[in-house]
Amino acid sequence: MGNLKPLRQVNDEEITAFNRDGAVLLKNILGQEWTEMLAEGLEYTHDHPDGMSFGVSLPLRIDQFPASHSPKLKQLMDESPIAGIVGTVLGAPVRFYMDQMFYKPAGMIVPSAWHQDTCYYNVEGHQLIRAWVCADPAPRDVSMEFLRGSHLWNITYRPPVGMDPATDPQGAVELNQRFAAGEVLIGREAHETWTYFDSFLDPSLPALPVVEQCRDSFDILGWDYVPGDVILFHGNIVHSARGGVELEHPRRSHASLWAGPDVRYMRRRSQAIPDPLALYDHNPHDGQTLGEFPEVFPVAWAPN
Ligand SMILES: O=C(O)CCC(=O)C(=O)O
Repeated sequence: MGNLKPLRQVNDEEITAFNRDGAVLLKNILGQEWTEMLAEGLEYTHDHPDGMSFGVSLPLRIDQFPASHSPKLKQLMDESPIAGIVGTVLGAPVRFYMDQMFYKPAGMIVPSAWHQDTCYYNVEGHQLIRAWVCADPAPRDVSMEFLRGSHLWNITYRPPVGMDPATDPQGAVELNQRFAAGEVLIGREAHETWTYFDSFLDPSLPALPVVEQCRDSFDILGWDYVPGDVILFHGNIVHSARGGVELEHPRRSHASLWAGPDVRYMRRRSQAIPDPLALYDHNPHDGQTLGEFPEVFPVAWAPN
């Protein structure tokens, strides 16, 4: 086991800020051993694309569940203080749900579009926290940005990526029928090969607000980031990463999603990311808490 202790404790002001704003920057909290492990783990993932690696030929690679392939990222999730940091902010036991890599090579850094994570996954709950870490310095203009307080808006927005139902109306109708019949829309085979464009957009959900063209109309929160910092954000918050600037180094980030006790399985018509592979063996039903699947989602950290 590694040293589970963060460099410092999370303080009450930071917890208050997270609950109020939906996101918080925790300065200088992860030790160098973990930031080095992060960089190694991301490079390994980058060098080993799988069937869910998205945008391999674009200047942005998104990988799903990289900790299930990369030994260093697995170790980071299992042994680093990240689970404890998330649990301390939540004030409750936490379970690891899934993770993603966002790898942007040196040069012109592309943005990550404004979106909300909730609609992508078959889970719902208030106790969902993302922990975002980056192996490289990320000044505010390439770092994460958030619509302050949008975690409390009680709206689920449509994912901004996916297949337009108009391109395959019959396929979209069949998908709706499968959903009404209680099926999980993205099956386990998606772990072999899958991209966001294998899912149909969900026209029943509202479109996201147009933020980038009207930035002054929104209360946008963001920070300069350096390795060792951790940005925590709520699973329901509307967020993006800016881009459009040149960097001499890559901008390699990792985001893990952690669940507290109120998080439940819920099939979504807008599902755009497969369920964690091991969950398919358990045939989950809507309304079951993740705690009902302890083999898949063991408690990663609990308060003393
Ligand atoms: O790192 C990025 O560019 C995007 C991260 C993100 O959108 C997320 O973690 O949900």
